[in-house]
Amino acid sequence: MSSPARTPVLTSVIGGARVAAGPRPYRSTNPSRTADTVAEVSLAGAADLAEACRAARAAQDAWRDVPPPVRGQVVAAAGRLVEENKAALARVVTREVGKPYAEALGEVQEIADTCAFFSGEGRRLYGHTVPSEMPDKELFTYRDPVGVVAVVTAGNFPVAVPSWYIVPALLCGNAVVWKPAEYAAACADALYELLAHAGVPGGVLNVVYADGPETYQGLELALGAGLVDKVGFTGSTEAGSRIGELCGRHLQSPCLELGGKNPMVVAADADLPLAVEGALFAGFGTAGQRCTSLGTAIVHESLHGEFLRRLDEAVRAAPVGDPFQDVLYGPLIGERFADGFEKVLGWIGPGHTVHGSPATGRITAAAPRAGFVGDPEAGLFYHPVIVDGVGPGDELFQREAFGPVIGVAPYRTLDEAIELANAPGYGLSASVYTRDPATVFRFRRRISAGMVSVNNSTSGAEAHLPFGGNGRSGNGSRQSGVWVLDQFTRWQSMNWDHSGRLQKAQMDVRTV
Ligand code: UN1
Repeated sequence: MSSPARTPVLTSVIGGARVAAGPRPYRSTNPSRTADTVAEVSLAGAADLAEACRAARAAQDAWRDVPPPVRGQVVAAAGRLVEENKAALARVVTREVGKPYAEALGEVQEIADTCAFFSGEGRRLYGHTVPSEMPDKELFTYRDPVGVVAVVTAGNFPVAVPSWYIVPALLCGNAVVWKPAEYAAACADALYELLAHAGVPGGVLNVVYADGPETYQGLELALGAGLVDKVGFTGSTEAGSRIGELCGRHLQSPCLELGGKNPMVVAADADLPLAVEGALFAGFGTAGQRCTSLGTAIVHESLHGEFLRRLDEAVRAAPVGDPFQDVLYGPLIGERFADGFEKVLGWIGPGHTVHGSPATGRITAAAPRAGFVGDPEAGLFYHPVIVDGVGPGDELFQREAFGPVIGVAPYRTLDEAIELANAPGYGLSASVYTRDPATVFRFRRRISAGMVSVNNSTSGAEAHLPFGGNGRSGNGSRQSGVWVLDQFTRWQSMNWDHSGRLQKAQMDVRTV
């Protein structure tokens, strides 16, 4: 009898110790070869999540007393370890969530960049001295850690996006409980190990593998028991609104980074080849599974036909398939993403014209794609789709697709384009292709988006600019750069009167 191949069994880490495998097994598979098991995961329950928050609470006391520059050194060490293990970590990302290897390397680089930025922040974490309205009185402000941060993340950016929360939260002196996507558990485990090796103490970072229902219940328990001070969540708009509701009941404002229906406006004076290249990457890179992926290209009517012709040609020529090869995109991340995308394809209606591929749906031997790299039948590979003629009456225009599909709509005036761009009510990322500064600034002012790109793709944010959205894309919170410090610290003010008298604010103010 041959013994079955051994795959790792991943268990949660609470208070620095691996918990015993429990009764809820989960199999994380490779979306390029679904028969390949990447990890067996032992899912925890709601009570375990609350327990992890309790462990975090206990560990935070000592961590908050570590001077910020020393916490910065731990973050710097983490960044070095991530760089040293860049290829290995990127391979796990490509194998477990199907992201092309070149993109996975970029994703890992984003963690190193985040660590580089925040290690320095350990030496800054500034407060202020503020002038008082009274003599011999000093005013100060200080940043204090919030306490315990619960981080719940999706698996499309299984290591970089979690690091946007974990790294600054730790630097600011918080303890963290991280609930990664269970279908990206091997990625999470690899990142956890690197952070632990860098010197993050046990209990200061906890990892809990759990499914959706147990996570909500666990958060409810922990929030109710006063064990969580901030929730950071990246995922769908629907899940984000549930998390927001939970937090609101406990007077907390979470950091929410949700979906997008990101528009690209191609003005009449645009550099057309550049716009087509941008649409190809933004729409189909990562198989459209970024929150910043392109949703609808809104193209000036004078360029509409030519834009479509060129984009169709570029999409048809792009290699798709095995993400370890040089491809534009690989598989959808997992079965639930494939099911979701099948529904999205059902939104294509009689008023639409489809371009980009000979077929829509799964790429198979019966519905092949020329130049496919690898074995299409082995994984969750989908044809790219360009749908022309979408408008505000269409679900495809209004809702996030999270797959390799974009809509195209023509426009006449800039104001009409901006109205179309804002219509779905998201507000994450938006781009405009033009050579005219007046168009750029009018677009920037009027567009409801946290991030605006000019002559560039909607996706591909840098790690030190504020990242986040408005409307259905989030609650206005921002990650990255110095702006995220406001998520993970609270301001405390202090006044110190050394006049030797009771000076009453507002009442004892001297005039000249
Ligand atoms: C996400 O999909 O949740 O701007 C984040 C980008 C990436 C981050 C996307 N750096 O496309």
